[in-house]
Amino acid sequence: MSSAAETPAVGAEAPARSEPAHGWRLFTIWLVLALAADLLIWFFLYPHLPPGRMSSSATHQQFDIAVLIITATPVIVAVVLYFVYAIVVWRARPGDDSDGPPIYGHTGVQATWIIGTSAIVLWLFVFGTVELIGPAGAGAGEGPSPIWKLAGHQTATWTPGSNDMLQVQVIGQQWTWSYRYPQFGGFETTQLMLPIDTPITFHVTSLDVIHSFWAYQLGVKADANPAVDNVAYTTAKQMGSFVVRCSELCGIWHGAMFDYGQVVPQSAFAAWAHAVQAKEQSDGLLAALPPFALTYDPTVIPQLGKALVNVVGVTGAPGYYYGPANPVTP
Ligand SMILES: [Cu+2]
Repeated sequence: MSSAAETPAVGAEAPARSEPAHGWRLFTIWLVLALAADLLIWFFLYPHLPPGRMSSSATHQQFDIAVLIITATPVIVAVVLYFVYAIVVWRARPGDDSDGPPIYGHTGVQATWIIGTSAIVLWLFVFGTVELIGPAGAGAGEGPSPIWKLAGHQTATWTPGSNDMLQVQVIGQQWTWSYRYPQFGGFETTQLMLPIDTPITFHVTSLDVIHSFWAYQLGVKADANPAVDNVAYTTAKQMGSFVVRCSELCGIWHGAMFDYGQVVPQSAFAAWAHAVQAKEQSDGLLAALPPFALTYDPTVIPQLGKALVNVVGVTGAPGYYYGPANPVTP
């Protein structure tokens, strides 16, 4: 590495010392520290990282975050190590008023820097691309016609045990979420129920302002925009409840716009869905709802809301229901 001052500095009491191989020394210390830090992260931090492993997309996201931390940590270790090493080893000794040697470039350091940073950037590019394609969009909203589609059959009905994709429409409005299941007569509910181990297609839309459907533990986040069908995919891998939040400031009660979804066994889901469908059929709600569509025209909400209150005693503000001109006259 750099040699000591060629001429002894005036007043320097120590004779010119031979410099140790700082580069190799730094590299060895860095290697040990970086390896130790990455191993600790992999075994102790990774399993606890958000958003957990409740779905295919969540599992991928947890893995992605772990890999990014493991990529970044050696860089952070290198920076901090260099600072500490420089302060300890290269600090001015008492009484040493000499200048450091003038250095004009160092091919080895420059080449290492360029190769190292290029390798990191290329690795992140490849890794990011693979992880985006693998889980078919990584749980993000991809617009009305996604490039990547989750494995599974697009079918008009859904049966347990099949590889059929379950279609779930997510409808945001100030300030609640509702859900429609087009493979079960298009019934609407405020309960988000999902079968386990089933590829799911969310169709996210809004009736008024912009919202964002964020099923935290599922690792799904998709903008809910009026007149837009925003598609997001996932497959639930663990039973239990998850949080749904609105993730886009949408008015005064935005903070209260959350509820909980459930992942249940496939047979339990089918039983629930058939029961809700039958109930909404018998009480007239299914007939009164607008036909299932990927987006809805919110201008007819008030009329339809009034009609539904009369039909099935639905309470709440006018405008809870919506749809294209499809007035119900009680
Ligand atoms: Cu909202």
